Amino acid sequence: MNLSKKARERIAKTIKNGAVLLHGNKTIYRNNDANYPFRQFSDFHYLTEWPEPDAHAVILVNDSMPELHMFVLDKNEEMETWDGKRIGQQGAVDLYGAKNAYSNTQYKSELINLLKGYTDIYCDYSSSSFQEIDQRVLNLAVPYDQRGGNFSKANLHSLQPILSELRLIKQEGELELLQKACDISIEGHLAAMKFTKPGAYEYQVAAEMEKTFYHLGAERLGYNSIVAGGDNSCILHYATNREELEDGKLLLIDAAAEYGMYSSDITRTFPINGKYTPEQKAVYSEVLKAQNLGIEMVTTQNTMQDVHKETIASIAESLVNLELVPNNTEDTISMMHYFQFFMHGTGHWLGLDVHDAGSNELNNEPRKFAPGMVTTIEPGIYIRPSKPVIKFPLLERDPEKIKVRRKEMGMEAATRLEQKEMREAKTVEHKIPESLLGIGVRIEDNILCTENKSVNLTEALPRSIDEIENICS
Ligand SMILES: [Mn+2]
Repeated sequence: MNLSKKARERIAKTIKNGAVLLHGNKTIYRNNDANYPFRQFSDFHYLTEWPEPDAHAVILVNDSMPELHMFVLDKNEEMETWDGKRIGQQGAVDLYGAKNAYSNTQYKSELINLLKGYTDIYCDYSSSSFQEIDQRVLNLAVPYDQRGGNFSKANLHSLQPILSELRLIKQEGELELLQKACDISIEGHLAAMKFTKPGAYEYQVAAEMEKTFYHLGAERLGYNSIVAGGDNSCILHYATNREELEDGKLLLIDAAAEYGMYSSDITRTFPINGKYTPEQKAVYSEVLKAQNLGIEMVTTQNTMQDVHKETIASIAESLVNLELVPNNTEDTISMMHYFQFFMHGTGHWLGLDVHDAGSNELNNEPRKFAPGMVTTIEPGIYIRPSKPVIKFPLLERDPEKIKVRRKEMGMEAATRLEQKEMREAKTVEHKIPESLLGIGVRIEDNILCTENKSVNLTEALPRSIDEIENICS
């Protein structure tokens, strides 16, 4: 339980003096006597590694030294016969480094004692337990005066910004787990590529891939697998996976395993019959070019915003080459025409959560990548079959200006104005080359920023057309 011990030491250094209140996840009911598989909250895991439901934790910090107090399910032979073994209070002390452990039924009463003398309290305002329990207890534990009861003089701090900053920079042990999640995910994608053939169903490909994840030790999926054949590749979060795979079409798979609570996030787009058509090749090559550019840019010189901007520039040029847009590259960018084909960000943080904690701004400014940050790089081009003709507004839409205006006018008024401008703008109708309709390509890898270069943690899964055709055929 070394990782969480170190994490507590780091948060204690930030806080110096105070108390951290944390609530674990609960068992979630699915239907008649069946529950959803339990997964601990990522923040709770980060600071405790406690794997059971219905737990609370209090970290008391004195002069930058942390002291963990755990509130956990009681050992109970009867319940353990039905629901599985419990670690219990002794285990929390012996194995998880708690100074003291209590029954979770004692949380409310013990919290009053534990918090005496602490005025700076760090908590998660969004937690229902915070609202139901902590807020009331604070009135008694840190009363405004001797009358107690209704007021507290505690200074409440939001825990999330502090935890997000810590979680953003991955430590050595975390990177080992993340690499393992990546390695397992790579094997699953390879299994899917080898299995895929015309006539198979999306769920059968998913089953082959996920079997490999679990076989290699994944505890669960990082997120619901997207196995999107043909036109479905143009649906960003397609997850029904029920359709038959057609000869001559592409299969887009966005899926990954979770290992040791860390999740990978990989996308590959490959030909169902093993050979890309010339049109598919053309689109794929353009996305790959943009992705390579993005991967290279994950260094301490750049921000996520820089990467996104360069990716857009590259994709815009590609859209012009593919005759998907009416104007030149410059207009395609400034009028945001690219947004019809590339409508998501270039990347997001990766870690305990597939969309991991951490802001890509620091003091309201775009922040540079730092060693230990892990991001996905995942450009795409989606040519929706439902849009054979697109009306492009001829209107400058500088995202920076839009952002400033939204701040000045407020979101609602600014959006109304944007919509009005869009309605009133001149448009140009553009016919999409028919042979490209229904082609959706995304390529996604997991990139670690280090001192001097970007490192692709999922490099072992081929991306080049030749290599992929080799595996698929
Ligand atoms: Mn992703």
